[in-house]
Amino acid sequence: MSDTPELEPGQNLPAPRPPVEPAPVERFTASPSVLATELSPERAARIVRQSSNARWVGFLTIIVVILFTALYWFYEVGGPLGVTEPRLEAELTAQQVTAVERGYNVFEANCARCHGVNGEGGIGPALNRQDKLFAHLNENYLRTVLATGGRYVCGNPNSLMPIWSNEGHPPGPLNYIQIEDLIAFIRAPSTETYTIRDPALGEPKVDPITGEVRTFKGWVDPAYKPAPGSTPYPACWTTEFAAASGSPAASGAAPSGSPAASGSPAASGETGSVVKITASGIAFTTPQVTAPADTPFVIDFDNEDASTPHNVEIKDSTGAVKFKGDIFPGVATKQYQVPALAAGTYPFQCTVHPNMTGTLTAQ
Ligand code: HEC
Ligand SMILES: [Cu+2]
Repeated sequence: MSDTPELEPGQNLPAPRPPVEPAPVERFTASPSVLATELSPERAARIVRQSSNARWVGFLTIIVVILFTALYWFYEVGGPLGVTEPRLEAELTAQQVTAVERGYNVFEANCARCHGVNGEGGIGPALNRQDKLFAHLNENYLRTVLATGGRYVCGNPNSLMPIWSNEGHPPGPLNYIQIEDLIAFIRAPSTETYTIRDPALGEPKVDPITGEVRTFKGWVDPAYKPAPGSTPYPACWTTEFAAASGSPAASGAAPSGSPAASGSPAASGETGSVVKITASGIAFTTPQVTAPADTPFVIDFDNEDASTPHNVEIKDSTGAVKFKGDIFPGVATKQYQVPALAAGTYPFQCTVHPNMTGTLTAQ
């Protein structure tokens, strides 16, 4: 039982409190010896020194914190006046560079044999032209073409370009990272220089002769603006050649040849000699032909490639265009009226497919 006084019967609450005893001692006083010590001048000086040190430590700590905050701030968002790049942007740039360099290897391995090592065109159309890169060859278009194949471009079901993306139907050989790398490569700016790397090791490739690291530049000129009033590049690349064949611009290269070439077969009756050239499977099946020298003659050009445009463009040994025939899609034939050529050998090619070549001998 506690020492709470018991309630007597009939007594009401509140119960009376037990008496409170006052605390017996002064509990928080220092020992008399301490109290006896006076504040000597040395002690006062020490206290002053200590507190001054403490203030210094505090001050320096604050300076360190402020400096760290400021430096980290600039590290993160970029230095004032653009002296350094923001951290995340720098990371993005580094990743972009890696993607472009990987895309270069994917292109060389898969695309260069048809589109040329520098995208200058060959069996497939040119890809590195500014007028095409400006808007036509945008990221979405490239992604769609690589997932759908060449038939997407002009609706040609027999297009030579297969499906590349493994998400296509049927699946192609390239995964989505390779597709994105390819797009990054095709859209890379010409203002940047990239390193050619070994596809397997990722190590820079060194030129064995000069000992220098091999590099390449992007294709897209960021400063390019289409000429005012120019029409956008057509959705189907063969339209470019179909439209050009009628215009004077195309025949400008060979003023004497083109008007007749575009026109009447009757003209062929005027000259005796007819040279037959056939294009089939993106190649001239007649790469060596002979024509009479110093007299106009007729090329009977047979394009056997369905919906694929070809022509015959004759150059001289200096590379100057001597004659440029109309470009037209197959299957069709056309007769080109060619002006007189001096005796000699003349390389000829297809304007659309620069890797279709042959030699014409005038004798
Ligand atoms: C077998 C040859 C061949 C290969 C290899 C090839 N292409 Fe093509 N490519 C073509 C042809 C031909 C066309 C034209 C499409 C058509 O109308 O048939 C074309 C069209 C294109 C176009 C559309 C061009 C335009 O003007 O609209 C793009 C983009 C393209 N190819 C990218 C690529 C890429 C990237 C690769 C490598 C992964 C590649 N090609 C590999 C033959 C090829
Ligand atoms: Cu051709």
